[in-house]
Amino acid sequence: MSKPLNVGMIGYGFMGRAHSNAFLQVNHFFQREHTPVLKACCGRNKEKLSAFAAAWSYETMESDWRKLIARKDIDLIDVCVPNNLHRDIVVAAAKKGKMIICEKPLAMNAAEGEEMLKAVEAAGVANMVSFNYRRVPAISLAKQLVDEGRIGRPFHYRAVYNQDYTISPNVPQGGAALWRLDVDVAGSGVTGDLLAHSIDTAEWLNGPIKKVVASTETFIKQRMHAETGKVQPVGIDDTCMFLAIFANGSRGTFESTRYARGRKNYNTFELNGADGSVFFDLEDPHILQYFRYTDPKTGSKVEDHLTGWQRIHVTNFEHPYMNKWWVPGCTIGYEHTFTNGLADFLASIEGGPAFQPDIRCALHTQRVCDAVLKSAANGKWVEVPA
Ligand code: SOE
Repeated sequence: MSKPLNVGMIGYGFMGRAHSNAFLQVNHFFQREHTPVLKACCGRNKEKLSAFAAAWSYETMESDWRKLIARKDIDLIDVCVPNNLHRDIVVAAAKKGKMIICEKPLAMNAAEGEEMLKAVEAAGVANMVSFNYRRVPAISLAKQLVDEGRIGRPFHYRAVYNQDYTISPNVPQGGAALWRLDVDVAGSGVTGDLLAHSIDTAEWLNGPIKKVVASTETFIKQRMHAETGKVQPVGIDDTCMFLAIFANGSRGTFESTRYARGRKNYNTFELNGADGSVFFDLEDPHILQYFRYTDPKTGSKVEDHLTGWQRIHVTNFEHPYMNKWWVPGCTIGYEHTFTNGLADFLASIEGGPAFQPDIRCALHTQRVCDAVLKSAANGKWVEVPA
């Protein structure tokens, strides 16, 4: 018997759309016990909110998130608003006993994240942080290969996450479209926005990061603020590079910028171990590259004339999530990563495996981000609190 799960969506931007689509699609493909119902959406701009409600068929609208959270007919609050609002909404929603989905990064900083963790754990509410790239089937397959012991002792992890949309000095900061450039709203620049994804993936595949040393730069020091109309100092990091030491002893390099001309959403990683390597590139999202040096079944080395990088087209029924979608060879896209994640979240509240990443896990990612920014400021290696 299907149980309704009444969703209260806060926000109507890019992520509001991505999550709404997942709520509507999930049961067409995954058949969970709960059926998400788009009960209410909430936002400040009446015109935009009405258009959003109409596009996704939300039943009702609220202009104040506190009112939405107080409603008895809402089971789950989905936080798709700028980072400076995450903490207050999550803490208040947890106190009202609502389940929570929160966009990444978790918060403005780890101190806020700690308050959020305390609130959700005190209330015992199910919670998820939307690091959607874990649910790209090729990235999930990389995790499977690691867990199957095919990489062996890890030595190197290399992550790059580059975009190019802020190169022009004429791009303003702030406002509905460009709040990610306003440090008071976003908390940081590429570190929280892009590298948080890379860190989440890295720690999932290769375990916790213990220590970092970083360098950041703000290339364009002043931009017009879309809300005030004034030219104001820019407080975000436009680029961030850091070295990492993982708890398992392997070494990592992380690089991110929004000034890589030609790169739109170039998110890559490579993990090199004694027995094999994996490489992924979001601009080629259906492919996982795998280099097999040792055959884990026999423990023997692959014959030299047969070694080489394999390009695995991750669309077989045997690949993560793919038996829920189309037939082998047919690809899925960006939006499906949100649906896959929501399916796992619903499974977790229906007695399935605990959902990851939750707020506890995302707090560690936030701590790595904080350590990176601290190191960039003081020029020293910084330990990440456990
Ligand atoms: C930034 O441009 C952004 O929209 C991020 O905020 C998302 O998390 C990322 O997945 C795509 O790029």
